[in-house]
Amino acid sequence: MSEQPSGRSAPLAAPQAPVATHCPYCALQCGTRLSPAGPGDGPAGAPVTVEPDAFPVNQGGLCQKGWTAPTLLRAPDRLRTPLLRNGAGRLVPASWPDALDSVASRLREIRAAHGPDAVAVLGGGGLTNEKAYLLGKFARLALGTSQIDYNGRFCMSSAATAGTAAFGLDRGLPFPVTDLAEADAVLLAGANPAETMPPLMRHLGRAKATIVIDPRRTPTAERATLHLSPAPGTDLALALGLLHIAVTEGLYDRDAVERRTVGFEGAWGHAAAWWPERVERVTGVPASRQAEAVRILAGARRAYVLTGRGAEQHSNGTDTVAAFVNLALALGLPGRAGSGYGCLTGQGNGQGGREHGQKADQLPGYRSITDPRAREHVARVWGVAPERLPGPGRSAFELLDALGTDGGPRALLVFGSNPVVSAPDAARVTRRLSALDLLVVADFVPSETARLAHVVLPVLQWAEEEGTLTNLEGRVLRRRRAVSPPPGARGDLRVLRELAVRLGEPADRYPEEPRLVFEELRRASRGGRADYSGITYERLDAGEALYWPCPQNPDGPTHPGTPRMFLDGFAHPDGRARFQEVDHREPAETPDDRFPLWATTGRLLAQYQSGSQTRRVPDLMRAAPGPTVEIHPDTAARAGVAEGDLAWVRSARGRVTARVRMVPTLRADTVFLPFHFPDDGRANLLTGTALDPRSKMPEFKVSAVRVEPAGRGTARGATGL
Ligand SMILES: Nc1nc2c(c(=O)[nH]1)N[C@H]1C(S)=C(S)[C@@H](COP(=O)(O)OP(=O)(O)OC[C@H]3O[C@@H](n4cnc5c(=O)[nH]c(N)nc54)[C@H](O)[C@@H]3O)O[C@H]1N2
Ligand SMILES: Nc1nc2c(c(=O)[nH]1)N[C@H]1C(S)=C(S)[C@@H](COP(=O)(O)OP(=O)(O)OC[C@H]3O[C@@H](n4cnc5c(=O)[nH]c(N)nc54)[C@H](O)[C@@H]3O)O[C@H]1N2
Ligand code: SF4
Ligand SMILES: [Mo]
Repeated sequence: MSEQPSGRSAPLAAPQAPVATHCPYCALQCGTRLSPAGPGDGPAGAPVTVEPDAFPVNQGGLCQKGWTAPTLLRAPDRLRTPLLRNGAGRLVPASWPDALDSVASRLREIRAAHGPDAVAVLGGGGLTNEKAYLLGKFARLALGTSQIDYNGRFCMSSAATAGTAAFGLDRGLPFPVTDLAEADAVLLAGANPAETMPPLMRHLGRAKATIVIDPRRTPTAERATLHLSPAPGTDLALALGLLHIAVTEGLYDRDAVERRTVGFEGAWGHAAAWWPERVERVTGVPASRQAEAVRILAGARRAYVLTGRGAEQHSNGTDTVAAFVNLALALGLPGRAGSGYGCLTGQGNGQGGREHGQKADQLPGYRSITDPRAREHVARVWGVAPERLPGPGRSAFELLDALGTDGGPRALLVFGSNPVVSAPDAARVTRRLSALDLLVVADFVPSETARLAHVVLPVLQWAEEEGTLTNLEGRVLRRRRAVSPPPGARGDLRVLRELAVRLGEPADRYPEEPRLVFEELRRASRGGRADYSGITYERLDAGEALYWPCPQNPDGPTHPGTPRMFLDGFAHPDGRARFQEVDHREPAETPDDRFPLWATTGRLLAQYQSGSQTRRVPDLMRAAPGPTVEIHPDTAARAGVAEGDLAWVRSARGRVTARVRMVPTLRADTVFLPFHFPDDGRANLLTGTALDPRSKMPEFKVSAVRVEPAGRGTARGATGL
């Protein structure tokens, strides 16, 4: 680890002091130090080196993506000038004033013709807290629209919904990840951190026993004490079955249930019917292994139940998480020191991004937009009458699916998402995006969605600007500027301010300085569920580890923040957690003669999300060069494909071309596709539009498909861009 340099007055052209910051990608937010080669804060384009920091979540480790992140700062096709689509349909360079004037005047026209809800906004969980906050304010005040949502709907929304119902509050992990190292047992339902958050394995690896539930034998499952491999979409039955065994074998914590919870009888009413053999029939997990899992968990003094996207991204995802929470509550884990339930949130600011008001039903401080007291508080901070705040809007998929339809939005502004690749039924969503009168995309690379836009606004990226993010533990972190931005690109905050002014808003309502936005966010969040009012840049810069809630007590002592929640009670008025009454139901689509296999989707170690960032990093492209389909060798043989072949994977919605990877440990009824690749390699050409009724999460993890050799002459149902 390099030494902390003594002063800032380095001689010209000497290497600059390393800047302490965090990785641009996932919610673990590994601590890093960036060292630009050039003088000052490093000229745009100068090489930058990264080293891991001793930050607690990564303790000196990084994954391949973190190690190669500086390459992203020098992507050859980095956007450096606004682009406007011309009369011939081509995106051509434009000046900032022309681009912003054009966006503002078209927004005004669309609003005048169709009303304020004809303009919509899609945000992202990668945006800093400051950006997420200002984006929500911009939508509600400058646009006056209710139509704003963000890609977190596609991420952890089912866990957030179930967690809020159970505990009265949703913080992904209500404890620091380092606590996991002390555990006697950890159950991971549908999470593969060995590939999605590798440094987390440092902590998980120290737990005495781990149980992994995943249809694939992932690197995480490989290292586990016990691997349960259910058919995709059947976790709800499995979780009900685990609760059944805990109760019938007398392994549950009757005392904790009585003292800390309500609603056990209702939950048991459904679990009672899920005896082990019935669960085995539905899930394929042998009864003996179900019992083993329960015994490991119940026998542990310190135990955790954690969920990831594999359990959550289903049309029954909220109920599935609720069933795992029910299991955790029955075992007395939440509310006990050294034990608990948690969701492994995914995006860099997946936690903060869901708290500050870019969600359709939400205002800053994790407040509800329909709560009159919340509206009044936020309106006061914003200096407007509460009546000026619109009500709740459509959820992300519903919003995307309404674009350009009768009564749907005619304009969309995208900040921090690439739905052409990442939204379910991607061909359908791409058609909807193409039907818009105006699509504006703010990004720093020409993502697949940016390429469809009428206007592209080039923005800054992580190491070029300041801000805060909140990691998966609810800890607020400082992202710091280490290099100069390329001339021509502007920060999102500045873009929002300049658009707002052109739409008739006072400039001082939209500060461009992140610190000022954060100061306002503190006030707006005060008294809310996610209270940041006691957190300041100064405290963070002094190295304090601050987890929300961290209220400011004007007359009392400085609040230390809350690394561990629920130890004195849950966030419901009576302090008790709620069991939820849930029962199993099948996925919206099940295999049949035409589409006999389950397809599930997820991640590869070397690519991130829609890939718009990591596909621009040559080292990562060498590690994961293109779309693949993992398939059991017997299934491959039946389908007539072999290792390395190009295959077509078809669902009722479309067709993907992917290279065959034979995986003998995979279930024979299941194939797996990563969703990181564009064009006809998009896994989301297969996925459907069923939504969870509670969270509005799409069913990313289950579609019915068939596999065949690519090029076969039955090109029925093919879909492309
Ligand atoms: N390398 C990499 N890391 C990432 C990301 C990335 O894109 N790439 N993205 C970040 C983000 S935003 C997120 S949300 C997290 C996601 O992190 P994870 O939740 O770990 O990632 P996934 O690969 O989506 O899903 C996890 C596992 O669920 C399994 N699965 C599929 N269907 C089912 C099912 O029906 N039941 C069960 N029990 N399991 C199932 C898959 O086989 C997969 O191994 O990762 C973050 N980290
Ligand atoms: N089939 C399938 N589909 C899935 C999933 C799955 O498991 N299976 N997972 C879902 C999940 S969990 C997620 S989180 C989504 C993610 O999918 P997306 O929402 O598409 O996420 P990203 O690919 O991270 O896209 C973010 C875009 O914003 C840009 N960007 C980054 N930072 C900033 C910024 O500060 N400002 C602006 N203006 N732009 C920025 C990036 O360059 C990138 O182009 O995908 C979902 N889709
Ligand atoms: S685990 Fe996540 S935060 Fe850490 S280096 Fe990898 S992508 Fe970055
Ligand atoms: Mo995510």
